[in-house]
Order: sequence, then C-alpha cells, then structure tokens
Amino acid sequence: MNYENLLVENQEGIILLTINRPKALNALNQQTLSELRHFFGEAGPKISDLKGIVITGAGEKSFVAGADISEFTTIDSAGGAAMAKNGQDIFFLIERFYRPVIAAVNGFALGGGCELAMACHLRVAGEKARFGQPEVNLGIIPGYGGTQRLVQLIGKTKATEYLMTGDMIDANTAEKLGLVNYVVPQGEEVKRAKEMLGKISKKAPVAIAKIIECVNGYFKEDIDGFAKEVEEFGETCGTEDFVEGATAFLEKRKANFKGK
Ligand code: CO8
Repeated sequence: MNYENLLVENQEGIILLTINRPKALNALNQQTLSELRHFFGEAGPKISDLKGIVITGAGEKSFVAGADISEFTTIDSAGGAAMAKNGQDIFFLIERFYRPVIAAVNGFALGGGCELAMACHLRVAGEKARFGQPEVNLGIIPGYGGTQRLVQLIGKTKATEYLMTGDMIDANTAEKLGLVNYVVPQGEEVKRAKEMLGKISKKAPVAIAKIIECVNGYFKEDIDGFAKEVEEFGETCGTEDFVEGATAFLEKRKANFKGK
C-alpha cells in the first residue's frame, strides 16, 4: 500500500511514523486511518530488527487535532458507531503491537489525537503540547477509546472532569496527572522517545512483548466500556446537536446546542 498521509522512516531500527496532513493539523481522515491499519496490522510486524515505533505529527503546531470533522458531519447513528468501531480496532492494533510504540506529542493532541497518543505504550510531550477530549463541544463523545483510556491513565475524578468540560490539558499538567511520561523542550520529543526506545531495545525482546500483553491484560481491554462507547458515540452522531456542533466548528462560530 502506498501511503498518502503517513511518512515512514527507518532510523537504525526505529520507525519514525509521521502523520502528515499539517494543513488540517494532522486530523485523522479515513485514508490516514486505513494507512495506520495497514502499517500496524501488516507492514510493521514484517520489519526485521525492529526496536520500536515513534509516532509524531508533521509541522510545529499539532500532533493530531482529532478525527477529521469534515468527514463525519452527515453520518447517522449507525454510521457513527461503525466509524468509532473501525477507529477503536485500529487503536487496539497499536496498543497490542509487539514492539514499544511511543507518541512524541509535538502540539495539539485533541479528540482522536489524544486517543491515538493514549493507545501508544508511552508518551513524551513537548512543552507546547496540549491534550484534551473536546468532543462535547461538538455535541458528541469520544469514539476511539477516550472514555476508557483517559480513565485508565489519569483516574476517574480528573478524567470525568476533562471529558465533561472538554478543557485542554497543558504538558506539565499532563505529566503531573500521569498522562505523559516526560515533558521535554519543544522540538526534542522525537529525540527523547528514540532514547527511550534505545534503552528498551537493550532488554529482552520477548520480555518486552510479554510486558505489553500483561499491562494490556490488567486493563481488560475488551471490557464492555469500549462497546458502550461505540453504541453511545453512534447515538450522539444521530443528534441535531452534533450537526450544529460540527457545522459551527466548520463555520468558525459558537455552537448553539438545543439538547436534541
Ligand atoms: N478536523 C478537520 N479539520 C481540522 C481539525 C479537525 N479535527 N482541526 C483543525 N482542522 C483544520 C481547521 O478547520 C483549519 O482548516 P482551514 O485552514 O481550512 O480553515 C486548520 O485545520 C487550522 O485549524 P484552526 O484554524 O482552527 O487553528 P487554530 O490554531 O485556530 O486552532 C485548534 C487549533 C484549537 C486545534 C482547533 O483547530 C480545533 O479546535 N480543532 C478541532 C479539535 C477537535 O474538536 N477535535 C476533536 C474532533 S472529534 C474527534 O476526534 C472524535 C474522535 C472519534 C471519532 C469517531 C468517528 C467519527
């Protein structure tokens, strides 16, 4: 498969995977998701002497600013649920990948971007990184695992607050909350992530793969919460408020929600 929106560079056994749609702040459209599915499901596992993967975003402003809002303004409940399930399945491929995957978060990691970072095994953030699940501003809920992984990573109290307010989380707060492993000077995220992979790659690869499996096992990755999220995401996609929220974003105005 030829990738349109993913740059793949093999740097001495570490794959640097760059989401490359800077004009849309690297928003995840369906094409990009298909490419991620192909990489983590087919191409990645075949790379020999692989130490690990670093995922980052092109440009200086954004890691990934979410799912591509322009692609799901007209979907209904069933379509929304199908899209959420597709995205969740792709993020499970990342979470279950046999070599460590580190998100090098160089800017906005919002909505699907925060969910992508959370599906990685480890996270390094630049000082200007901003995390968040702003879906409530669009009249929907997270659909790519955000309602589950944010709770797993930072606990129910703060996760519920951030899911309900849609507030952004700055890099230092993210570190305090345990959302990221390290905050580094802006521009040094990839370097730090590669250093971490360099250290981990000196350990026994089978043991590392088993740690990934066991850590995922602790969080019981297929618990009903994920299925619930798909179902409820679909429901929110069928609301008038979602049409209003997405339209308002694209028209660069404040949404006027009616609770329908
Ligand atoms: N989708 C599509 N386009 C986007 C997105 C996005 N998520 N984010 C930014 N863009 C585009 C803008 O429309 C703009 O395009 P243009 O130049 O053509 O007008 C360009 O990127 C630059 O963005 P801004 O001008 O808005 O840049 P600012 O610096 O003013 O603001 C922000 C940056 C704060 C990141 C702002 O762009 C923003 O709020 N973006 C949306 C963030 C968001 O709401 N993300 C969540 C999306 S929903 C989601 O991820 C749900 C996941 C589950 C989906 C399940 C299946 C459908």
